[in-house]
Amino acid sequence: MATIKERFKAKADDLSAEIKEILKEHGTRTIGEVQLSQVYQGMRGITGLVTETSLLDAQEGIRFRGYSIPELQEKLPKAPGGTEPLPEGLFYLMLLGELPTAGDAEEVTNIWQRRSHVPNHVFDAIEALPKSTHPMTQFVIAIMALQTESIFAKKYAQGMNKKDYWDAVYDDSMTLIARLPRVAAYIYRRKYKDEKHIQPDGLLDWSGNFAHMLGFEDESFKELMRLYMTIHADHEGGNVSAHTTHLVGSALSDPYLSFAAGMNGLAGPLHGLANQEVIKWIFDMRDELGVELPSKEQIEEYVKKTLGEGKVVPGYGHAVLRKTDPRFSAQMEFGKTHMPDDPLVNIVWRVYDVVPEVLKSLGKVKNPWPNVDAHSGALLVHYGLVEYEFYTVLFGVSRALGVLASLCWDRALGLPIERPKSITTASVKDWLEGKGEIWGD
Ligand code: HAX
Repeated sequence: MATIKERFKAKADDLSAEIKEILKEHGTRTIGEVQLSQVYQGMRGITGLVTETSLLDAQEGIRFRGYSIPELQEKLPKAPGGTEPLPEGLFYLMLLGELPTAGDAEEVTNIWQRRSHVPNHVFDAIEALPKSTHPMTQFVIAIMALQTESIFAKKYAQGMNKKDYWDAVYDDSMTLIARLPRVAAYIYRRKYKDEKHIQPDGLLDWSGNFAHMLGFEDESFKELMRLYMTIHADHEGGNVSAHTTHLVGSALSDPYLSFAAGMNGLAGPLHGLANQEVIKWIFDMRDELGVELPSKEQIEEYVKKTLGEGKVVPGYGHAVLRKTDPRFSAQMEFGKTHMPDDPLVNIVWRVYDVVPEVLKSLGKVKNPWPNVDAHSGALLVHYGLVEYEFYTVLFGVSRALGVLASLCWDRALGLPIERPKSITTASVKDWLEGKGEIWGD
């Protein structure tokens, strides 16, 4: 039976041939117009990228290779006795475009187990930083330290044929994903648990082992990690972490360099860092009000105060989505099943009752509904993972699955260096006055 790598190569060859045909026949068709406002406002709504692993619909939310989150919860293989999907299965689905069997998911688990050994110099690099360093900074530096292991970089230096890029990117991606939980857990235990590190358990699945190394043995926490690692993995190609990884990879920077770049983007408060900001915002609200479960009226006042201070309400809004994020809903379901009476989780639900109407009343927020980050922290706090500065690292470990599966596709399809055209306002003014075209080379 063919290995996962061989199966991926066969799929990639088929799709490459298909794309060649599509472009031969339809390459000159236009798929949209670009307005000047879009050029100035974050390229919102401009279709300009291909990402095979997932697709985001403004109303429906994310679909991974056509499957919604509830469908994945039903169809992907589970850990023994578990009900949440194994992210190994999601990775297989994103990479190969077909649902894995339990055996396929197990094969991914085994590959990642075999490759999970982290070289000592990576821990030394982390140790060189002050403990006060933000966990995301430690995480990015550790990924950069892992780069010494890049097969792509070594082979490129030796003079690799471009036909073989995909092969080295695949190997680097699998090794990097395999090592991330150990690195992340090391950062967590170093910073928050008196450097009492926990050795990996070679018999556990990727997320179960991650939970174990973080120091959480509760089976329902392991289930949360499986769900968490699945739902944060991918959100099509235009978000900052995915787009950055893809962009940097397009210069043939190896997967370590590309992923580290993506993680620097995830560390921004309008993107992945929003998950720490949400819980910090709730803690601050509770402290200021001096109550454990604020009323809806109190929450509304606090939201208005936040807006009045010129800040965003973290966890709300989205550049593409226009309804409640199904990743929020999946976590809400988890909360209802596992901790319906948890006070912090109940605050999250109360905030959900209040915030959308307040944001709507501003008249400028395009999406007043919660995103993935509005819920995740409260579930983690329930199990005792209260150190919220670490939350974006969890997001980052998961995000590796989507952006690295995509990077394999980028190189297998031979996508070129990315280089959109930029313009100056002076050239826009000339164009508006009819003094020549600014578009084009
Ligand atoms: N609170 C207050 N104001 C908000 C807001 C929020 N949650 N969401 C949007 N707005 C404001 C914008 O700041 C903007 O104001 P100005 O015109 O004064 O600059 C206006 O509403 C229009 O913005 P938009 O078009 O609705 O939103 P954008 O596409 O520009 O931005 C963001 C999308 C996600 C960045 C935005 O909604 C936001 O800042 N949300 C809070 C931070 C957050 O939760 N980020 C995580 C997003 C999901 C994610 O990537 N997770 O990792």
